[in-house]
Amino acid sequence: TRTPVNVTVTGAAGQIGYALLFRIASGQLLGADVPVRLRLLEIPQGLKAAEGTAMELDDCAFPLLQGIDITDDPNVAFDGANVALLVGARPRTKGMERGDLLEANGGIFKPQGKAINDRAADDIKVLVVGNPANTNALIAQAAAPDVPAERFTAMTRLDHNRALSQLAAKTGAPVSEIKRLTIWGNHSATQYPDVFHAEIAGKNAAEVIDDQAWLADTFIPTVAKRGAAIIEARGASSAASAANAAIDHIHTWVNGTAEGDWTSMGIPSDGSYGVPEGLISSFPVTCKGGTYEIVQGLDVNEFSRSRIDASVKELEEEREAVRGLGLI
Ligand code: NAX
Repeated sequence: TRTPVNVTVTGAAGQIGYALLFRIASGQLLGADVPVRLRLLEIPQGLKAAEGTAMELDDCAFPLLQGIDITDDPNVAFDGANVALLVGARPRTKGMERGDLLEANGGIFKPQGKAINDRAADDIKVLVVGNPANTNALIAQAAAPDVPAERFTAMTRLDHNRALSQLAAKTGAPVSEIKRLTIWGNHSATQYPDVFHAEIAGKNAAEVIDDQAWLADTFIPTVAKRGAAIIEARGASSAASAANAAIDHIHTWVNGTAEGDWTSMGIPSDGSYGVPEGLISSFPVTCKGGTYEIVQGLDVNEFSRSRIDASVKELEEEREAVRGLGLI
């Protein structure tokens, strides 16, 4: 029998945690033949609710689930972790400035990064979901100098999936026929969903759509502001779709992208496409054998360039701000 994979989930008692844990335990994160051990990290006030979720996980009698540990100590939660999903974060509350938000999250992601550095398994893969995801990932990574930088990633897969769905609705093509879509930049309202290299049923997506005004005025803002539209409709932020995207992100990273396709991941830049080195920015990537590579050689037209630059500028400002706060 295989050794179980240790999967650590922070913010386990939150709404994304609730939508995520059952899917991990059922085998959808890593595969139907991979046993998992869950480590749930919560703050003290969240421990009781996490215990309740663990009782329900027990009650599912998942054959792959080899155990659940619940703790409020990052050193325990990340001990031997192979996969870490950093979901718990400090949300922006009324009257909070960006600096306050970054500082509050620094207080979470810096110690978690250090615990990952000191305790995680050598093959650790980290996905940051908690917002501001890209910059939280940067903070955690900076606190983990012994872990290869590329193991720290931020989630833009929800944006990617939202864009696929919008294109399918617009063109009538099934999502399975849409390939090579890219989310560039920050997981924020400045993100840029790029269809210029995308294919719909084998044809160039921008040519199939043939409507630059729809791209600029409908598609891009709909994708970028989808989170706010969900809150407006549901009275709560995206949870099941965010959990689904986290599953997709790790599943693709571990098991690979399909031949001829790619995905979007927030990853440390190597300077490709003019994105300053070290920023955690979303790129088109292919995955194989548990590693990823940025898709190289794409032409970036003027329309795309200005939008990528605007999102990257926001990431640089966030990096400057957390530098100023001594968080990286
Ligand atoms: P909830 O408020 O329901 O849950 C967050 C949980 O994290 C709470 O149970 C809280 O006790 C816990 N927590 C707080 N600090 C912690 C710490 N230091 N260690 C461990 N646990 C801690 O939020 P939820 O709706 O689950 O969203 C979680 C995060 O995902 C938020 O930051 C949210 O903004 C972010 N999102 C990111 C998305 C993305 O695409 N990257 C999309 C969905 C979501 O908005």
